[in-house]
Amino acid sequence: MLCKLIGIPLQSGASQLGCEMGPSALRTAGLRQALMDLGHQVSDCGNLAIPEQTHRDHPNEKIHDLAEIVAWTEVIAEAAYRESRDAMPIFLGGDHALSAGSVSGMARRAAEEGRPFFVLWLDAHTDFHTLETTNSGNLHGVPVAYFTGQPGFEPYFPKLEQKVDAANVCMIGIRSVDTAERRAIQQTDVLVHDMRAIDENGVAFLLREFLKRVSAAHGMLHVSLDVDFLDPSIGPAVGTTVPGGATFREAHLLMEMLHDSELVTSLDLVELNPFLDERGRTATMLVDLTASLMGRKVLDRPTQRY
Ligand code: DIR
Ligand code: MN
Ligand code: MN
Ligand code: MN
Repeated sequence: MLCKLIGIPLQSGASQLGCEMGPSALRTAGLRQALMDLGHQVSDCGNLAIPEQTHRDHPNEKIHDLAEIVAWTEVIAEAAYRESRDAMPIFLGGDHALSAGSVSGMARRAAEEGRPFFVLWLDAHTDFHTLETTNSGNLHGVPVAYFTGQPGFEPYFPKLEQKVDAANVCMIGIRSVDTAERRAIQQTDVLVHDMRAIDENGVAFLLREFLKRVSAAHGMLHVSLDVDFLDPSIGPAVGTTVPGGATFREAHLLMEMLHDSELVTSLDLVELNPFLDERGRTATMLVDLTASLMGRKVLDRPTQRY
């Protein structure tokens, strides 16, 4: 497989500075070599950039850096579409606002290939605020509402060429949802598995049910991995830690199953804030999780089809 690393030093969607160093930390932690060791070809496209932006207002005065995020969304969506023609893009964040672009660009790619498009959202948060409801003003809290076509993003954000069907979005790891997000997401068909669902069923069951649907539809699958999906004890380098997250083995099991499924066509690694890391521990964790998703395993076992 040809993997394309796309660095996205975007940090203005979060409240704390530092995510702009994420792509560098992931490179330093050896992402390229880990993928090459698994027999993949790797092309590092370097970092994307946006031109200097002027201020852009929205009636919700809490929103900050709207113009920057909009510019990033355009640039990232274009790169996602372009680089996914013959390869698997891996988006190195950068905060989670980048998924407004990576997911919408991949949705356009899937539409062009005539395949249904699915998203697996691994996060403590649903990121389902609209521009009207965000009360932090941090636009990393809005990408899922944007790419599923919730109202109010136009005329501010780029018009979606291809909405993602809410019923094709599956979230796992959720444990922090604001009131407005809860109300809004409950009116959609997004499948939200909170931590209690993991406790009661186990991650393997939840993911297997979803992968069966993706496989039956011959779909393309985008995985969006927010560091705060992980328990803070194994992923401390994120601005929005929430206790009670996925364990080391739960996270790796998901990645190993995703590899076996052969369904994943793109990946976001987001919210890594190296300024908060402990000697690169969280960056290394993300590299190891990516390696599991790309085929690293302890023992060979028969390929599990879904
Ligand atoms: C909170 C936190 N719901 C907000 N969101 C995210 O600011 O809207 N944290 N995405 O990672
Ligand atoms: Mn997130
Ligand atoms: Mn989060
Ligand atoms: Mn939120």
